[in-house]
Amino acid sequence: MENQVQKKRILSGIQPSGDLTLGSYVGAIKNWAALADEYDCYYMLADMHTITVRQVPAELRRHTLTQVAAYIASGLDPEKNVLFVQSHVPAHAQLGWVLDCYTMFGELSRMTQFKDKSAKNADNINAGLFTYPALMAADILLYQADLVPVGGDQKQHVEICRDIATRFNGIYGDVFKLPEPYIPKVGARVMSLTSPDKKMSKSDHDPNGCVYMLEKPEDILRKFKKAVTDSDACVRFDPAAKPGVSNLMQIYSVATGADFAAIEREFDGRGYGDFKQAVGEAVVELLRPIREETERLLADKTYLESVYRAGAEKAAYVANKTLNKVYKKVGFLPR
Ligand code: ATP
Ligand code: LTN
Repeated sequence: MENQVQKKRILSGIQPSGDLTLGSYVGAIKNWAALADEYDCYYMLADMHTITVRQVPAELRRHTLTQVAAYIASGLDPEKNVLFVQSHVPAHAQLGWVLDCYTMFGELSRMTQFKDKSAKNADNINAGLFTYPALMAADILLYQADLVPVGGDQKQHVEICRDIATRFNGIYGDVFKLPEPYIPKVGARVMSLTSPDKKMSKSDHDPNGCVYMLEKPEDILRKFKKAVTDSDACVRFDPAAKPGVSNLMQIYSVATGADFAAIEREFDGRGYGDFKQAVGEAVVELLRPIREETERLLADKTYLESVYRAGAEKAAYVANKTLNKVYKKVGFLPR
């Protein structure tokens, strides 16, 4: 349509580094589907980021394909959202290199994720792990994204992306749009069920701390039954004093739509046993349709291929426009 106002653009991504967790769903994917009508949305499978930690090649392929299916099953209609694999769009690597040259050693050294992951992978602190934020900045800036919907742990990476873009624009003029992080009010940081002081994470070594999006209902219920709480026997939201219970309340709130006051009333005078059972059941129902649809989609590889191929083509078209502009600005001789 002529005169149509250009929609704002969204880009986000998740590493296919393992089975998706309830944390990645609640903190990120769940919020993506609702944005499709209002925004022009690009969702990536960040496989190039994934190899900053050593992967088994066949597993990486399996996780990537499963994640494409899980994106669609979570409500991302491929007709309305561009779903693509990062390594299928070479502009990410190309802009990533350029931005490496505009990102400072000092600012990369301050990144929390780098410090966490280098502690976890002390035998493989590679250069890619260190420069990861410059590649993530390229992911975002290539699409001139206005908003980046992520969980709270990624806020620092969106901030460094803005710093890199500001530095680049300061030298060459307005090349990049400055993106804003878009972080949910409830569920921005789902904690481990066994160590509620730690973020629930795919690469967690304690499988009981982590609920997976595609996990069987009986396993989900068992994990919630075992979730760490406290000795106070009162369902009340207080993240500092009652981290385990508050984490369960956040999860329950996201799964049922009830606010904290309603949850406190619902479980007033009842024990943690009832509460944990209810949270487990709510999560089972939240995830059930996604698991069933993911399984159905995984049986149709041809369809999944057609989705990510079309996605790569659309993504590359937008990304190359930005890359060409950048190459010109920095002084590369046109081919
Ligand atoms: P890894 O363990 O490989 O680093 P991860 O599980 O920590 O992965 P991802 O699944 O790569 O994280 O994160 C994908 C998206 O989900 C990001 O936007 C991230 O902020 C969000 N996210 C991940 N874990 C959580 C969590 N526990 N709570 C809320 N949001 C989360
Ligand atoms: N760093 C993110 C994954 C990621 C991403 C992005 C998120 C890679 N590129 C661009 C938003 C935008 C993570 O580790 N969860």
